Amino acid sequence: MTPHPSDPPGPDSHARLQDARVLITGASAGIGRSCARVFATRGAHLVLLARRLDRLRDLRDDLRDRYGVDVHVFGLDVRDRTGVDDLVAELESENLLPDILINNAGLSRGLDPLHEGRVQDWEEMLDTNVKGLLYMSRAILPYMVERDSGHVINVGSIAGHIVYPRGNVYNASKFAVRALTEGMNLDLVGTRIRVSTVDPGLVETEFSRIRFRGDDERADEVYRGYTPLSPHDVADVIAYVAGAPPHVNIFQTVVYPTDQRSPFVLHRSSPDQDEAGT
Ligand code: 8X3
Repeated sequence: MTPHPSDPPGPDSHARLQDARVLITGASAGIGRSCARVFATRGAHLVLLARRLDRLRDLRDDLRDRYGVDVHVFGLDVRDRTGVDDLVAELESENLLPDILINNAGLSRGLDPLHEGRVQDWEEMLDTNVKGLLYMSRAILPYMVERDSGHVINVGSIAGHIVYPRGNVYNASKFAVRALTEGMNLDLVGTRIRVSTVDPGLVETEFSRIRFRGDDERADEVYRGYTPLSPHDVADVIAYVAGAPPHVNIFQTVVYPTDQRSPFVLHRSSPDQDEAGT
């Protein structure tokens, strides 16, 4: 019998990331920023994208100094299709195409009933969470197919599994991320390219501040009375998914804080509030 690739066990998930090149969108804050740090600790080289280039430069300097990895940063809004295509052409000419693409850029705007929703909020969410992910994947995947290797990891959400009141368009965008993860996997059968989605519940980031347009009091309330996930917790799971042996495709991972078991079941120290984020 041909020996199985995992028998005897090969390198662990950390070692497999050594010298991999990882591209992360939305890398200036939150889960994207934590991914940059976690992957750097495992010896991966980074291409970091975000709109806020000044923040990325500080992060680059810090990661290079601390971990001695190669870090390139670019200011990019993933909604800009031409900008995405130009950047990927530049990455190709500089030999910086990634082994792992982390489609992390995403946001939520508003928490309103659909009939009161703002069209510009919907466009911002769909353009970033869905179309931005598509533009990046469409630009990078052909190179992965040509090399017959690579991994696309999409940052989804539990909002892509269960619809909650007033989540409407945000939920739809994250359902789309899950559908696209599945679709890409089907289209890439027969290649060695893997596609995964990591779908967190409540994570303490700028997410709620952005959703509530800087209403800090309302945003703080979302994370009160229990321990939410940290962006590092999610980045750690993403790194585990990325570091799985090449014959293992971790298709979908749902990660909740222990105090949350669904968008509707959240254990807070004050028992009269049990709805997440509402
Ligand atoms: C973030 C989690 O529950 O606020 O996507 O939608 S939730």
